[in-house]
Amino acid sequence: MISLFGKPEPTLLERLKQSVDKTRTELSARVEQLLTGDRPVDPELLKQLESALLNADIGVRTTKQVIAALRQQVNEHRIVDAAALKQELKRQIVKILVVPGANSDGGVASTPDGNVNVRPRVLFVVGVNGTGKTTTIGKLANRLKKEGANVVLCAADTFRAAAIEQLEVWARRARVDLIKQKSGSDPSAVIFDALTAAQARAADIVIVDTAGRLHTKSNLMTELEKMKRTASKVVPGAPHDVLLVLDATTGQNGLNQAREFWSHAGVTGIVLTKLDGTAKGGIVVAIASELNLPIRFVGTGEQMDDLVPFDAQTYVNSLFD
Ligand SMILES: Nc1nc2c(ncn2[C@@H]2O[C@H](COP(=O)(O)OP(=O)(O)OP(=O)(O)O)[C@@H](O)[C@H]2O)c(=O)[nH]1
Ligand SMILES: [Mg+2]
Repeated sequence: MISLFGKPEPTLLERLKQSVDKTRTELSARVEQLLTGDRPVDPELLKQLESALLNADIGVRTTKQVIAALRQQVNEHRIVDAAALKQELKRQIVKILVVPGANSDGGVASTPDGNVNVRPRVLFVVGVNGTGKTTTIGKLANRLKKEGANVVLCAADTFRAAAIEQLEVWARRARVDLIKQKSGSDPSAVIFDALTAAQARAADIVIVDTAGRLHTKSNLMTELEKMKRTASKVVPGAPHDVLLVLDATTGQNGLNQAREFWSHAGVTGIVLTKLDGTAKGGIVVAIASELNLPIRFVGTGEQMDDLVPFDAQTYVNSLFD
C-alpha cells in the first residue's frame, strides 16, 4: 500500500514487528541463540528455552504447558534438531493464541454467533485506569467510520475529571457523534440516552467509554453490572461485546486484572495496548491460554492509526522471525 507521501505504508507484520521490538530482543534473541546451529536437542536446551519463555512473561503455567508438549515430541524423536524445535515452539504458541471468537475485524462488527444484523451493536470498553480505554475507543471509532459504519460514542466515564472532554477530542478527530451528560452524572443514565439516540439515528454501533476507577473496586464492578442491565433494557441482548483493555507494560499484573474483569464484567475480548513500549509482550500468550479469551486488537502507539487487529500467526512470526 502506498501512502499520500509516496512512502510505502508498513504492512501489518512490519507494524507488529516494530511494536514488539522490545519483546523480540528479549525473547527471540535468546531463542535464536538457543535454537540455531547444530546444538543437540537435549534436556539442558529445553531448560534454557523454558527460562527464556518465562522472562518474556508468557507465564509459568503456559510455559510449562508448552515445554511439556515439546519435551514429549523430543522424547518420541519427532523433533531431532533445533530448527524443528523452533518450528514446533511457534506452532504451539499459535495454537494457544487461536481462540474461538477471534477474527480479522476484531469481531466488533458481528455478534459472537456471527449475526451482523443486530443494530445498533453495543460495545462496552472496560479496564482499570490509564490502560488506554479512551484512546482505543478513538482509534476504533476512526477505523469503523472509515469502513462506513455509523458510530456513536457514549461518555459513560462521568467520574474522572476531563474524561468527557478527552473523548470529545477523539470523537471530533474520528468525525463521529458523541452522547454525553455533565461530569458526575449517573453513567447508566448516559448509556440510556446514548442507546436511545443511537436507535433514533439508525447507528450501527455504540461504543461506551467507562471509568477505570471509582471510590472502591467493588463499586466499579457493581456499576458495570448496572450499566449492562440498562443497556439491555434499551437494546435487547446488549452489550454484545465487552472489550477489556490491558496495558501490556504491566505484564503479569495485567493477567490478574483480566481475571477479575472476566469473572465480574463478562469480558468477551481483550485489547492489549502499549505493546510498543514493553518487553513483556508475552503476556498475550498467558492471557489467551489462561482465560481462553481472544485478543482482538493491539495498540502500537498513541496515534489514531496505531491499532491493529490481532492475528496469532502474524504475531508469532513477528516475535520469532
Ligand atoms: N505508547 C502507547 N501509548 C498508549 C497506547 N494506548 C494508550 N496510550 C496512552 O496511555 C495513556 C492513557 O490512555 P487513556 O486512553 O486515557 O486511558 P484510559 O484507560 O481511558 O484511562 P482512564 O480514563 O483514566 O481510566 C495516554 O497517554 C495514551 O496516549 C498505545 O497503544 N501505545
Ligand atoms: Mg478514559
